[in-house]
Amino acid sequence: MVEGFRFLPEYFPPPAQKALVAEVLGLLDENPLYRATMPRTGKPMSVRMTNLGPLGWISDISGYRYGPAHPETGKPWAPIPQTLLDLWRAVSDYPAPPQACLVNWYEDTSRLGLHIDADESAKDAPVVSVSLGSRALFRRGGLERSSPTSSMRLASGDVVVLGGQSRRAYHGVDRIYPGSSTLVPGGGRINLTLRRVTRP
Ligand code: MD3
Ligand code: FE
Repeated sequence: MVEGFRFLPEYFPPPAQKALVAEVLGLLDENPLYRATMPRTGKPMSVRMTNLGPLGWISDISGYRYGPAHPETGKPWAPIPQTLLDLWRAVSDYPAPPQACLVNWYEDTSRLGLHIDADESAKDAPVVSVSLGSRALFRRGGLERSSPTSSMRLASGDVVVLGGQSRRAYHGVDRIYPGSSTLVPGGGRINLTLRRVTRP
């Protein structure tokens, strides 16, 4: 097991989950979900995504990067909701606010392959993740792709703080449990990940 992984089950009670989903949904008109493509191959990702905050994580045929504007609308990303800024302050133990909130939208058949998050310069900042809607089977490994992995379920309202060594660990989402929540319209899962990108 990798040091620095904190699991905070049901951090957000159902009313707060509902409010957060409503707030994120309300930002999608201005800030639409889109299907990013994989570097090099241009293959579409199975998760649709968008971002909130001054910087957003972007993937396209030329690679991964952070940028200030939505790749399809050209407009700046909408601001990060206050609830999420409060969460970061409460759990991150980091002296500066997050700059990016990646919104990952999973349908029943969406997956996220095993990967590490390595596009941020603030290597000492944790990643804070909020799960909303249907349950997911999450896989976490070690510092190398070949390291042993273990699985855990993430449910609506759960928060995970990836600090220390766990910040550099491989992880992915193997499956969504269809129909396991009615919180998200259409029955999907939303994952919000808060990140500090640049050094403060
Ligand atoms: C473990 N998202 O957006 S969140 C991602 O459920 C991402 O959408 C997943 O991985 C999701 O990059 C997982 C939990 C998470 C986030 C970052 C991590 C776990 C992590 C970084 C290192 C190790
Ligand atoms: Fe990740």
